[in-house]
Amino acid sequence: MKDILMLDSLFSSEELMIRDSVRRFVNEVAEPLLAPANEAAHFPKELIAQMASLGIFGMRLPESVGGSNASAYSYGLVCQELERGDSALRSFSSVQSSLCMYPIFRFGSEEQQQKWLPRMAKGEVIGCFGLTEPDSGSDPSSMKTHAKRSNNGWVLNGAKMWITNAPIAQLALIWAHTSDGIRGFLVETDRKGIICSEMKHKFSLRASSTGEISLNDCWIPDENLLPGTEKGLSCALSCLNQARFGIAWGVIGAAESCFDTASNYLAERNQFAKPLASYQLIQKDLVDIYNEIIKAKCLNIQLGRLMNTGDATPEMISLAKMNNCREALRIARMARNLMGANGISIEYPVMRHVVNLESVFTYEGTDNIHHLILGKYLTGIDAFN
Ligand code: TGC
Ligand code: FAD
Repeated sequence: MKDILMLDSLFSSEELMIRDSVRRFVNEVAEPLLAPANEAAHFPKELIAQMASLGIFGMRLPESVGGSNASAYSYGLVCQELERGDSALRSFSSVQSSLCMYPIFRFGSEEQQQKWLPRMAKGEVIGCFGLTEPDSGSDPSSMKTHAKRSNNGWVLNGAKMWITNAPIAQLALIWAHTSDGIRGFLVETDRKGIICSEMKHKFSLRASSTGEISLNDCWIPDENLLPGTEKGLSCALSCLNQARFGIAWGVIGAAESCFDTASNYLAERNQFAKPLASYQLIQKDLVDIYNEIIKAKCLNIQLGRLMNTGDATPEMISLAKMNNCREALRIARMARNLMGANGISIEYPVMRHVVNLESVFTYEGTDNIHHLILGKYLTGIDAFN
């Protein structure tokens, strides 16, 4: 896509190099596997080792725990390139890096960090993040899962639902009520009392592994409590800031993929004896899509600058997640329309992006929830309580 505002000039050569190496990996290695994985509804696990060797997992963390101290821009650009391929790739990486490695780094003991993070960076251990439950989605404070002290440890009971990576994870970060409030627990998935089962029959994010987690008297030792989570729910929600930032960048990769696919198609497809790209109504749609992608990129870049300086707030991140998911979904639907019947063909990635983006619009805070977070910011009135 043409860089009309020369936005690439705002990135360092290292950031552009990271972006380009992930783009190459997605184009050359991942792309051929994505449509078949989507059709077969399985996550292409064979990509994990190569993603790890690109240094993607935990890249924002320090080198002492397997990361590379990468900038927020680098992280955003990686998410953008992964989701240009498929939201499932970005989802896998978001959960591993932002929702599992980041909380262990931020809230874990030195022992927990050394035990898990270097292996997670190498892709040897896969993590998942269990917050949502069958009766607790937008309002996670209503969760029923609880942990009770027992025998130098904790006994966990409850159920988590819609958990990305759960069926392929070795480690589950489970948020549960205790007598002192909500806390985060590290639960190895081969323990007695935990079952992670695949949620089948999804129309969206089919190349992502999504699971239910059931916890029945699952005992874990004291050392599996994340000691820094004593502030309760706000600890879980602060992890979402990292992941939502990645989503704001990621969905623009999916939107760019739709734009590129539709523009190429329209240049080659003739109707009424002329290329579709020559018609005024078609050009208007293309420009509308392009315009929204450029605006979303500007939003991401300013937000990334504030992430880099430590000045980003949850409300800013909500603004970007809300705007970019909405626009990416609208763009994907427009691109689908511009390609007529071929827009729904598996030969092109556009319909896959449409249905994936339906999930991305909903997870990590729905569009309504981000509107209400911003509504509270603007009016000072909390619509939730
Ligand atoms: P509320 O009273 O507003 O907040 C409770 C405490 O948390 C603090 N807080 C945050 N802190 C850091 N970052 C944030 N983003 C925060 N949001 C809130 C808040 O300041 C407060 O702290 P304190 O010290 O006063 O106690 O809580 P509430 O119960 O009224 O709910 C607020 C609401 C609705 C905004 C929040 O609960 C919410 O964001 N709901 C959406 C749930 C959600 O996003 N779930 C995501 C699950 S994970 C997922 O979807 C992964 S998809 C992965 C993939 O495949 O990519
Ligand atoms: P609900 O909260 O029941 O909301 C239903 C509708 O009501 C939505 O439109 C919502 O916007 C609206 N609504 C809710 N409350 C209000 C209100 N106060 N005012 C106005 N409207 C409101 N969760 C995890 O913990 N870990 C994961 O890894 C994970 N991965 C996921 C992967 C996929 C593919 C999907 C689809 C979801 C995943 N989720 C995960 C769950 C996701 O975070 C939740 O679906 C999301 O938070 C919304 O919760 P819900 O589906 O229960 O919808």
